[in-house]
Amino acid sequence: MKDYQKRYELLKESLAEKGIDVDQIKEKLKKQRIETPSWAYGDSGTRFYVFKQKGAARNVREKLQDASQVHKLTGVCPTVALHIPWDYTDNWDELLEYAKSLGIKPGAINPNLFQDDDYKLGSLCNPDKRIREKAINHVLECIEIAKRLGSRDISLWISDGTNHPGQDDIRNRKHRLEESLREIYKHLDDRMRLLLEYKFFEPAFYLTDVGDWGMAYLLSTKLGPKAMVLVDLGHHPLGTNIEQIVAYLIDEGKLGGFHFNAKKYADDDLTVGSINPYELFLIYNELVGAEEEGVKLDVAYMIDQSHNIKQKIEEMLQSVENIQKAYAKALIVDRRSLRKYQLEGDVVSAEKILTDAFETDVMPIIYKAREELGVPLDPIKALRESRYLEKIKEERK
Ligand code: PSV
Ligand code: MN
Repeated sequence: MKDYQKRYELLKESLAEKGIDVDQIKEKLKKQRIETPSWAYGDSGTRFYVFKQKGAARNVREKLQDASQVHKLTGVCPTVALHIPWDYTDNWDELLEYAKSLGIKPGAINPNLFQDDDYKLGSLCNPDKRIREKAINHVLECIEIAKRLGSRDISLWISDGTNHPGQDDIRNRKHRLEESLREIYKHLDDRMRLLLEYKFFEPAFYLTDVGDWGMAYLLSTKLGPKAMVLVDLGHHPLGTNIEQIVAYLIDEGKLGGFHFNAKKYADDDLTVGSINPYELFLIYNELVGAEEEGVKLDVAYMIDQSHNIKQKIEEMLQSVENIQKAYAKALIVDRRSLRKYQLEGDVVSAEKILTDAFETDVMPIIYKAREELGVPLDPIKALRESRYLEKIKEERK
């Protein structure tokens, strides 16, 4: 952080030689928006145990309080994804006012179709019509909540799948899913979107009904323009080239959103950018590359993580910074030279353009953006010094 102004000027000078305007990049960083999830602030755990954290949010109001701290300290996280019924309240207007009073707003609404005995054989794909209707009605209720709160996106992840070959008919499940989604789609107003999230396994271990981006893409294409695909970074088999999926979805106009997190093995929900920062950078490289070519993106950038080892608010601040770094590094890619080397087949030089950007210390640009946003240069330090954590530990006994 020391001397960041000087380091900013040096970076500005060296990138100007490549035709890259660091002041413009700083402006883009100021406009970046990252949504945090309400479920990151409450106690959660693995299927083995929940380690409770002192001061963890106990209800939706406390989750909003913590999310508002993240926004206050970063200036780029003004919305919070809600999960229903985890965040259910019988007074949505009051909740909306409360969020606004904290300087934030509700973001995507996430229906929960995975925690009910009735969904043992599936929700939207269940063989029993009555259970499918129950699941559809839950999503319709979420659409109504979104309308009340002014939220645009419904992020829909279903845990539907089977554990055993022969358990159910695969094509029939697909037909039921399409029929259920069509019913849901009819209720979206023109402003709204349905983001279909895929995941290759877990909790189902034999097949998952929306198991990969191809299925999510097919379903959203059949539904129509308000349906888009949501890419959760943890939802792919190891070795999957996620940036290629992102590039395809961008090109087809179907990339609706992200759930950022990181994985070492499967859907680990580790701190975004903590395991494979180069992958995160390459994903951002696709996004920025497309935008710089004039492609209009409408992507919801959301974090989907929930930690019980690290302090939850600190972890969220760390995640936000990792996302800012990946974005800033993608913004300093020398695209003109990259294109030239690609056309010439100079693979070594082309790759070096990317690694040079990735290896550049972009923190001076982030510090400058923070300075101009009027937020602390070191959000985690500021949080610790504010004594907010002590306060919630005391209050939330
Ligand atoms: C499922 O693993 C998922 O990624 C979905 O987005 C859920 O809504 C979320 O996690 C719940 O934690
Ligand atoms: Mn997710």
